[in-house]
Amino acid sequence: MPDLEHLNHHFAIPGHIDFVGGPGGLIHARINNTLASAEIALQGAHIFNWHPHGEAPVLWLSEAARFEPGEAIRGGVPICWPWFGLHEQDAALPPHGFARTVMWKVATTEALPDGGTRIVFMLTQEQTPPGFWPHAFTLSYSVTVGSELAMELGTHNTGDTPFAISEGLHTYFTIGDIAEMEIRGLKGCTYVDKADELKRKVEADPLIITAEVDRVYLDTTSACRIEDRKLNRRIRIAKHGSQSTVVWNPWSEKAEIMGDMGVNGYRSMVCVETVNALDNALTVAPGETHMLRAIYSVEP
Ligand code: TA6
Repeated sequence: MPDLEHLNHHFAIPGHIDFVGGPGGLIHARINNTLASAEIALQGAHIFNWHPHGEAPVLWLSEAARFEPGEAIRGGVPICWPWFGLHEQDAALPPHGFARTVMWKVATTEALPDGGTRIVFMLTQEQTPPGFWPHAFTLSYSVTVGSELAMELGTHNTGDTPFAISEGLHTYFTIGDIAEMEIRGLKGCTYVDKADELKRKVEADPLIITAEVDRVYLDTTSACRIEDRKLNRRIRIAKHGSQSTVVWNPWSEKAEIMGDMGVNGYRSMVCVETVNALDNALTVAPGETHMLRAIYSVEP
């Protein structure tokens, strides 16, 4: 477990970022600059709060989220890597890969000219649990916190053979109420409906949620918008290097079974995820780097 004193000595920046122990003993970066505040657990490099000043929190965090070593935090931005969903060959391996439950290292922190703050995390094969992933890689994750939240996940193949990955930023967004929101930007897209026997369908748009929704939209590079009539705001989700978008809400029954969604938590969240999965899984050649980017902003 990294040492708080060492982290603050090397990476704290007054007026921007420091490191503290948090719930469950998990160390996290605490960012508070003139534009926004945020919190990022070193476990999973997991952003679990982003709060532009003057706005309601944008990322949803379950009131029952477990902050425990090795447990995925329910909310914020879980990093799904090097597979999205269940492992294709071995369903006993953790869903959504291991990146979100292992300890990442802090590489750099930076105060930006516009008042924002950037922190870069790294994950290498040395920190990977044995038996999960045989390939030589470096994963970098750059997070820029300001009036927008920008994330950049870089997969670098440091080995001499190509490897295939699927991946995603599995982001939970706060909404006023599920009955008073719609999602735009997916019109005409084909999706795999994981809540209906993996049938392939075409989205009518706008997407309104009145029951469990678990959809992998394929071959789409479009930005999406969550139109929130209750909070009277729009959340824009732009992306680069991503061919799939996932929309997920477990609804009441699944949420109950999951046990860490809180009381009626499903009504105040929706996941709009920046992904490469299924037909859009990708291969990284030796020496190559693949970048997955997402940028969130709030519009009145
Ligand atoms: O992205 C949607 C999904 O793949 C759902 O099928 C559901 O499993 C969700 O992710 C949550 O997965 P988790 O492993 O975080 O409980």
